[in-house]
Amino acid sequence: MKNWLTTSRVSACLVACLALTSLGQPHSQAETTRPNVLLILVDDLKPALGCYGDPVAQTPNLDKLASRGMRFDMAYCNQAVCAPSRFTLMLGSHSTSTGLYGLGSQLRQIVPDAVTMPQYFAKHGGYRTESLGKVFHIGHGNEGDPVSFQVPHFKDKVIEYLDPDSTDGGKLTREEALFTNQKLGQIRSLPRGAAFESPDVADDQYADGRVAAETVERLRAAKNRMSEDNTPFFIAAGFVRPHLPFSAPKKYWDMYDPMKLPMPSNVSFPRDAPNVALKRGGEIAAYKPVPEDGNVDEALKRELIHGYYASMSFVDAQIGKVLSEFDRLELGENTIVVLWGDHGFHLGDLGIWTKHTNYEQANRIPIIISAPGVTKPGTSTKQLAETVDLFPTLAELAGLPAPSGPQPIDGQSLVPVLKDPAARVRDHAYHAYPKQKLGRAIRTERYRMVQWLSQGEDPSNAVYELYDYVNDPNETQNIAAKEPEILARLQEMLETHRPPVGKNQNRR
Ligand SMILES: [Ca+2]
Repeated sequence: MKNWLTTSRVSACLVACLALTSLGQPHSQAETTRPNVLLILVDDLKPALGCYGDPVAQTPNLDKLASRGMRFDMAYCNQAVCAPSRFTLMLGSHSTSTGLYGLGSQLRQIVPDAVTMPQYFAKHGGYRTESLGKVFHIGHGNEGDPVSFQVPHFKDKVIEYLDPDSTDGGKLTREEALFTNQKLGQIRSLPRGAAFESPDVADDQYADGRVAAETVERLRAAKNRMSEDNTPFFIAAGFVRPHLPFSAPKKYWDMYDPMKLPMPSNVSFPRDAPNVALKRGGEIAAYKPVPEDGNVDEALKRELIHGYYASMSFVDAQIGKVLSEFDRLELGENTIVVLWGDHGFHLGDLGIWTKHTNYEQANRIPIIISAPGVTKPGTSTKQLAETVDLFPTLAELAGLPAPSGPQPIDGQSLVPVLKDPAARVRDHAYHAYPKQKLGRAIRTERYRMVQWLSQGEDPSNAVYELYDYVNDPNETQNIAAKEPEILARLQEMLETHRPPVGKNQNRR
């Protein structure tokens, strides 16, 4: 439940405190003591990290970041695919509240007057806002949202190959075309690119290395600016691995013994799950040598999982370069750092690859927040959190009023949790995914319910999934029909949310 009164009181106190602390400093206004924000976005990053207890992941830099702040163990995205998930982050709005469901959904066509998080920080906090790498989704006809940031976006590749064998000798591949808005009407006529490559090259041969290097430069410039005129910064740095293809330098592949990688234990769909919820093939089959039907054999399965882990370690090392410079510049005392994965990732569990489902592996995400003076080092919480919560959380940490739209704000500030890992902000997380029907999910500590219903369809026709993660952590059995009382309780929670906007309802 939203508790606006408490939130506004805390914000008012923070602003007052900020004003007080700035009194002793010459040439400064209340705004000048606002904390900086370094928002690190990682594409398709599930919480398979060392700091989340993964037994084989080599992610020392993200582990170190976790040791400085708070790790959210039950954080969920709001829609398990790139573009909508990033909109939910930047708007604080569920995709079902705006209608921004698709990879090609254009923010300003659907919510023209939206005030995104960086716009809000610039307008109300005097922040200089910058973005690098994959922040808003670009591709599939989408151009992101250039007006969100004050300086031109530092754009780099998402789909990237160095080995000519990966691209049939240098041809434009399907996913490269999609992610660069080329030949959008003729995608199927293009060759598939490789699902992975491992050349022996330097980090900056790939986009994430270049984005890290540029972020280092931006941090240096921001530090200089702060010493000149006290301008706080909001820098969003987006990294693209471990999104497919798993293109990463050889040395990161060499960090893993393929035979020791965790393989999926359950590769079947949940028993009694409705067909609309299921997935085979899809994105993974857009890459060779994955068969077009997405049926991955054991050897290829292991190679794909190897690629995911290598890509994660590659990204971890690039983020390490940014954080190392961040420390050298002594920015930690007054900068909030957030790590966020845009959604989870199926690595063959349930027989599913990538995302685009309402299941646990596609929706659970890493969120780590280090907020000076608020979070304690090395803490974690099992409190539920959603992507949409980050906007109001960061606003409160910066002493700004709670965001009020004009887009519908669905997020709640997690500041009470940052101060006390046991503080209760939510009794469930909410996420959605549109397939042939719209699936809207309620995730509590123990259960997940998904309601599948078409737009305009009589609610009595809805089909349901219900999973009990205490008795069945791998989602092997849909128990919706067996547990009507639990289902009814979760249906009530679903009713507290705004009615979903239809897929084309908000198109202008
Ligand atoms: Ca993504």
